[in-house]
Amino acid sequence: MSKASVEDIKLASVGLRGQLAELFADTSTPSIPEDSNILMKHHGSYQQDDRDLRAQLSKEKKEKAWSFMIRSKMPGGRITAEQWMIHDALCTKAMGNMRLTNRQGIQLHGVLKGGVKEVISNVCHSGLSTMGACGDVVRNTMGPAAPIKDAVHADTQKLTEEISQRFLWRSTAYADIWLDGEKIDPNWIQDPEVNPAVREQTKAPEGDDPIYGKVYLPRKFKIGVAIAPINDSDIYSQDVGLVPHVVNGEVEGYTITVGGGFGMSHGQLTTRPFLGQPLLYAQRANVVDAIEAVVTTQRDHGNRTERKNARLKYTVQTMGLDGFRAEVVRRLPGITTESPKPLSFDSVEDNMGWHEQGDGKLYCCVYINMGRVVDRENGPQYRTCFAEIATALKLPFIVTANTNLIIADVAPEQKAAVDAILAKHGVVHANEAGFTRARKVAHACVALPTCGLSLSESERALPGILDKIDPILKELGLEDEPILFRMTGCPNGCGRPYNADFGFVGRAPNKYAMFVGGSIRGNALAGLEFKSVLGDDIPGKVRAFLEAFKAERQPGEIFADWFARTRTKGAEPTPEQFHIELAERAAKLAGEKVEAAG
Ligand code: SRM
Ligand code: SF4
Repeated sequence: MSKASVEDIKLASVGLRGQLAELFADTSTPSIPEDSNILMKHHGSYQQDDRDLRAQLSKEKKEKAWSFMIRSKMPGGRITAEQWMIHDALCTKAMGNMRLTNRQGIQLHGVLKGGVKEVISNVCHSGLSTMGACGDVVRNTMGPAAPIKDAVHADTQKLTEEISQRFLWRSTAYADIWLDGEKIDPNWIQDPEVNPAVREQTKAPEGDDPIYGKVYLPRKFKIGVAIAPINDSDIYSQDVGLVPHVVNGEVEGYTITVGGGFGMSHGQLTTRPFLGQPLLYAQRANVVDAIEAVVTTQRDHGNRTERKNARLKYTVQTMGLDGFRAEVVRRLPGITTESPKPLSFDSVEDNMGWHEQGDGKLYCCVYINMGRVVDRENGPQYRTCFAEIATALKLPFIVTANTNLIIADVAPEQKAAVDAILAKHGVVHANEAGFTRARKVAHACVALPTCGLSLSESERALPGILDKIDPILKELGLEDEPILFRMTGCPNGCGRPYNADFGFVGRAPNKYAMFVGGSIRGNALAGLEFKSVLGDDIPGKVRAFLEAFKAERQPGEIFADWFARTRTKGAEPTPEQFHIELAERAAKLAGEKVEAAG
C-alpha cells in the first residue's frame, strides 16, 4: 500500500474509528479489509495469516487461515502478577502462548476475529492497554529493566509512564469499539499522578488529536530510556533515546538522542539503519515537552509521500542535525536547553540471575528462549512456571528488551520458593544453565509463521544455530565474552541486528545476509560482511571471526573493540551514497507527481 493511501485512510477514519466496530461485530467473515487493518494497527493489532498453512490452503483454493496478533503495551516492561494471569488466561484465545517482545511488551498471536474484542477489553481491564502498541504513533516506551530501588531508577520509570501518557492518541474510538464506550478505567495507568489526564482522553474532539492532529505521525515512533552504563533499551536504535544526568544521586535532566532506526530494504540505499545522535540536554521538568517538540517536528516535517523514508531518522538526515535541533528549540519557547552530556555505555545485556534491588528485596532475571512463554515439549514449562509464581507468590514481572523476564520484589524468604518453582518446571535461570554469555542476550524476531513480511525463519532458526555456536565459544574459551548475536527474518530489523556483533538478516528461505562489527554497547553499526549465507553455514562463518579474535585480541579487549581495531567493516552505504540516492528518488517522485498532475 502506498504512503498516500495510508495517509488518506487515517484522515478518513475520523479519530481512527473507521468501520472497525461494525467489522468486528460481524462474525460471518474471518478477516477485515486491508484499509481497516491499517487502522487496526493503531489499536494494537495486526491481521495475519498462518504462513505454514498458506501454500496448502492456496493449493486447495481455500481462504487463508486468518487471525490477529494483539500487542499489549507496558511502559518499562512492568506487569503485575494479576495482569500476567489475565494475559495467561487470554493465551487460550491465542496460540496457547505469549511472546515477550523486544520493546518490553507482550504479543498474543492467532486470536480469531470473534475473540479480538474480548482480548483487548480484558487487557484494558487488567490495567494495561493495546492502544498505540502499533501504528503511526508513539509506541511502547522502553525503560531500564532492573527494579533497583533508587531515585534514578524511580525517575526513569516515572518518565516512561509520563511519556506513554502524553503520547496516547486521543479519540473516543478506542473505548467505544473495545469497551462499549465505557469510560477509561482510572486504574488504567498505575501511577495515580497521571490518571486524571488519562481520563481527559475521552474528551478529545473526534479526529483532531491535540498532538497528532488528523493524520497522526508519518510513521511509527519509538522512545527508550537507559541509565548509563547499561544500554538495555538500546537507545541508539530508537527515534528518541533518553539518558539521565545524575547529580548527588538525583536526576537533574536528560540527554535526548534522535534519529535512530533500523528498518531497511535489501539493496535499496535510500533505506538504511541509522544510530541515534545526541540532540540536546533538557532539565527534568522540561523533558516531556522537549520530546513533544521532537514528535511534532517529525509530524510536520516527516515524509508523507514515501512511507519507506518517513521515519524520524530520514527527517533528521534531510534537515541535518543542526537544522532539526533549531526547529525543536523553536518549538520550546521559554525553555532553555543545553548541549548533550557525554554518553558512555558498557552493554545492552540483562543482569541475569539473582540480585539485590536495594530495598531488602531481590530480583531474578530468567532466560526465556526467544521470549516465547510456552510450555515446551521436552523443555522448560515457561507458561506453567510463571503462572505458578504469579498465583502462589503474587510477584510482579518485568519484560526486558532482550525478551528475558525479571521476577521482581522477591522477599529473601521467598527466594527458595521461586527457585523451587523454576526448577520444578525446568526453567533454570541462565547463570546456572551453563549457557554462554552470548546466548543469554541473543535475540531473534518472530518471523514465520505469523509475520507477513518474513523472508526466512528467525525465532525458529536461531536457537538451533546457537546450539552450534555455543560449543565453538566454549571450545575457544570465549563462553564468558560479551558478544551480541541477533537475527531477523527480513531487513525490517525487528531483532535489532544492525548494531549487533553478528547480525543475520533473512533474504530468502534459509538464506541470510550476515552483518558483522556492531557492538554489545549498542553504539556501532555493523557492516555487510556476506550478502547471502545459508543457515547451516553460519556457525562456520562465525567460527572464523571468533578464532581470529582469540588469536589477535589484546588483553581484556572485547570482540567489538577487536573488530573495530583490526578489521574494515563490510560494504555499507556511506552517508554520501545515501544522500545521492535519496535526492535521486525525491527528483523521480517529484517528476512522477508533475506528470500525474499534468
Ligand atoms: Fe517490528 C513490522 C514484530 C520490534 C522494525 N514488526 C513488524 C510486524 C508487525 C510485521 C508487519 O508489519 O506485518 C512484526 C510482527 C511479527 C509477529 O508475527 O509478531 C514485528 N517488531 C516485532 C517484534 C514482536 C519483534 C520481537 O522479536 O520482539 C517487536 C515488537 C516490539 C513492540 O512491543 O512494540 C518489534 N520492529 C521492532 C524493532 C526493534 C525496536 O523497536 O526496538 C524494529 C527496529 C527499530 C526500528 O523501528 O527502526 C522494528 N517492524 C520494524 C519495521 C521496519 C520499520 C522501518 O522503519 O522501516 C517493520 C515494518 C514496517 O513498519 O513497515 C516492522
Ligand atoms: Fe517480521 Fe521482518 Fe520484523 Fe522479523 S524483522 S518480525 S520477519 S517484519
